Amino acid sequence: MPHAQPPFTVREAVVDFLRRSGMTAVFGNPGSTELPLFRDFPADFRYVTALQESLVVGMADGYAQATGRAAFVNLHSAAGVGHALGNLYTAYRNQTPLVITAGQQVRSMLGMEPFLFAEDAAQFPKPYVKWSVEPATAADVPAAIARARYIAEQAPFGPTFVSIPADDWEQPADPVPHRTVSRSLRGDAAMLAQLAQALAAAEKPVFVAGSGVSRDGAYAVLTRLAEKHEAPVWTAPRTARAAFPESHRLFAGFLPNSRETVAACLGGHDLIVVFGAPVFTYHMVGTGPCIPAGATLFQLGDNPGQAAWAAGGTAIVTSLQPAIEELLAAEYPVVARLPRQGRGSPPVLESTGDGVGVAWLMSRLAALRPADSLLVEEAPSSRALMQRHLPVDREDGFFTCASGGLGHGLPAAVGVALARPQQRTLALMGDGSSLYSIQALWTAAQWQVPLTVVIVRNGSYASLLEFANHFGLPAAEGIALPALDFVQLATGFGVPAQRVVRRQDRDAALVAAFAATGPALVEVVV
Ligand SMILES: Cc1ncc(C[n+]2csc(CCOP(=O)(O)OP(=O)(O)O)c2C)c(N)n1
Repeated sequence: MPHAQPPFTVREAVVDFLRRSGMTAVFGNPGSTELPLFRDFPADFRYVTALQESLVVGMADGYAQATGRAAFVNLHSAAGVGHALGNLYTAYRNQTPLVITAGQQVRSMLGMEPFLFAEDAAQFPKPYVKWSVEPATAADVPAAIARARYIAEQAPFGPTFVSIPADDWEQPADPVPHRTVSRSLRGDAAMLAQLAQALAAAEKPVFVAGSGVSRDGAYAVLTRLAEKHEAPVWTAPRTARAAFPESHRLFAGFLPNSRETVAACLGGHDLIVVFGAPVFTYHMVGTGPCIPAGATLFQLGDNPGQAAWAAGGTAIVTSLQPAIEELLAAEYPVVARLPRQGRGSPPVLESTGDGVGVAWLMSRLAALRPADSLLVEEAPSSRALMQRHLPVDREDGFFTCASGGLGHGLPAAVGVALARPQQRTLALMGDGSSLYSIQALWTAAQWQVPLTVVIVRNGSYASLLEFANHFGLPAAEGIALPALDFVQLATGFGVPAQRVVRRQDRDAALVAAFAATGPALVEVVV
């Protein structure tokens, strides 16, 4: 691709910077305020259209997480940014690096509130962006996009926002200079030495691992550290990425989500070390201590905010990989500990009756999916059975949203599949959850991504019934989802689909959906 020569236009300077940054995928949904970006759209770039801005951000989020680099997003001005806010909130909670740009009306019109005007454009996405700007002049746009990228990729990763008036793209601008900006943090050496000593001396240490582990590429080193100290490892509450190999004998399970239940799981340990997770993310209200009596707490992670509000103990702000390497290298004499027995393999399920149960579906998915496949999940009431029967043993093997905001999973799965064309992505979706972003199937079909979508068709927002019970309600309004046909929906978007009702039909449908080259969907009635 021939590079433009100075003097550059804003567009040429931005394209040049994005190319040098490896950000040649543009996730967007275009409008009149964005069209000038597309003049001479470079042949080495790809524009990935999603059919609503919330999906644009969800797709870019999956793509950025699977590549480990910031993804570039272009939204339509005020209304498009509005649509995107739900998944922007999720990207912020996921700590996903995104450079989000949005169109704005031309500068000379802004004083008269023109059609498509974005008022206080840089305010609109706050507080769920790390940095937000509408540059003062057109010539400032390329440098602002560069700054947005470097901030997005500094720990803690997260989204940034640049509002760009439509006439800026044709204006002259300087190219962005070449720079190298560090992405990782080195924790305080004295505090790490203190932790290394505490680890060596503890009678019964326990680890809690969160999404930061795989985000930092620390999965393998954390496994070695757990083995060195014979420490059981729990996954932190509401963890959104793979944190520890779930078939490993030291894997203790998934922490629940209230004070009392978390403290009960960690009880009896004298040292608790949390890696790459807040202390703690609760969903249910609770009382009593967050940390069991008699335990010392350390937290390691790259998010200074989370360090500041942790429930107690010592917080070390650091990237995990170098910190864990340092702990592994420490040579304090380690107290002898008995080797821990694992939780055992998932139980073998009896094949009785004609219908398909969720547990059985999960165990068949575990058996039939390609070993290197990536799992994206948004199926709330199926999650516990997925965790029991569909273990994840790869660092890049699991993605869900850290926010609890539905509508992220299906577009994120398309983004993961776009980033990983050599592997198959499995999107495990609740029927209700899938409908927040169902038109992601169209993008999957257009790009023929290797994606298998399994819809758990239980006909309701089943998890809300569980919550209704929690609040002492006998029932809940608005949770039934009758009269939906996912086979017709999928085929309407260009994705081949099958419905499975009986056990004996299920394996064949799943095998076919995993063997497809492009996307395929199976609606499993449970
Ligand atoms: C954006 C958003 N809206 C509403 C909710 C509330 N909510 C939580 S779980 C759930 C039901 C999801 O239904 P489904 O995907 O069918 O899964 P199931 O509960 O049946 O397992 C809803 C609506 C939410 N989490 N996010």
